[in-house]
Amino acid sequence: MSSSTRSREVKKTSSSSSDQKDKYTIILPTYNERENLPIIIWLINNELEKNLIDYEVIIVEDNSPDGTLQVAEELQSIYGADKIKILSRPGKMGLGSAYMDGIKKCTGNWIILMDADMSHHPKFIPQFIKLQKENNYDIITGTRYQSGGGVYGWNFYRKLTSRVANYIASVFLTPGVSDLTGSFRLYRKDVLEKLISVNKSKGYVFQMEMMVRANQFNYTIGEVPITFVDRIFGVSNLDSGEIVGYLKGVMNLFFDI
Ligand SMILES: Nc1nc2c(ncn2[C@@H]2O[C@H](COP(=O)(O)OP(=O)(O)O)[C@@H](O)[C@H]2O)c(=O)[nH]1
Ligand SMILES: *[C@@H]1O[C@H](CO)[C@@H](O)[C@H](O)[C@H]1NC(C)=O
Ligand SMILES: *[C@@H]1O[C@H](CO)[C@@H](O)[C@H](O)[C@H]1NC(C)=O
Ligand SMILES: [Mg+2]
Repeated sequence: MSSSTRSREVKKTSSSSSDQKDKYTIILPTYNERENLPIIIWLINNELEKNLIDYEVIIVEDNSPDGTLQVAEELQSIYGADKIKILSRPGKMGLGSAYMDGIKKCTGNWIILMDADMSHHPKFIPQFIKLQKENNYDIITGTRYQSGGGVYGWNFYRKLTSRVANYIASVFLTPGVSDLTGSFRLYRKDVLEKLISVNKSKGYVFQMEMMVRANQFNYTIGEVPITFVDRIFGVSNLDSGEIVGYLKGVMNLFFDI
């Protein structure tokens, strides 16, 4: 992809030097993830310890009626308060604000955004980190739409919608990445802060805007093929008015850049 090979105009020496040991903050927003949370935390811990990666998880929990908070607290007592941090909010305030609040608590110099519903497998995190280090990328995005990647558990309609959504966006926005609406990504902390500070959109458009703006600012992006598996436990928080909102969002971005 062209964006991957483009070099940045301004290289910040601090971010590529080794004076700070790399630490990865995983922001995990949860809403009714009682069944999934213990498994995803176990997998994260297993994959990252195995690869000697220094990390913390910030669970951003929005007072889920299913009692996810109590599960999070139990996990915190098992894995330790330095590994599992909990940000408990009074009610469902949306993914965007969950990321924003999570970033405020982050002590790592890298941030990983992922879902807690097991759609994003933590085994890909070491691959993200490896690719980042090899090429000194600012961002790594998981992609379902490159050889090796894929989607499991979606019906034909859902797959088609996602494909078409990506296609429309790529035609209008030429972002240089193959999966615009995915949300499993690794960001340099200051890069994510910068991108969020200019963000204007919500929902799936937010994930897309991050890539489009990253190109605008000449940040470098690498792609790792991932398999996305639809959730088994719980229900999606996606609402049905999303498609119209998405198309509007693409057009707004198109006229904005
Ligand atoms: N804290 C918080 N987490 C949320 C909210 N909405 C969704 N999530 C979490 O965000 C992730 C993705 O949500 P999901 O419903 O699976 O979206 P989908 O995969 O696009 O259908 C999951 O870990 C959810 O638990 C919210 O309003 N607040
Ligand atoms: C991005 O901006 C929109 C519109 O102001 C906001 O609703 C959303 O929460 C923001 N997302 C993040 C991650 O900051
Ligand atoms: C990004 O790179 C292009 C081409 O090299 C340059 O014209 C542009 O000014 C750069 N933008 C930023 C924000 O550095
Ligand atoms: Mg999901």
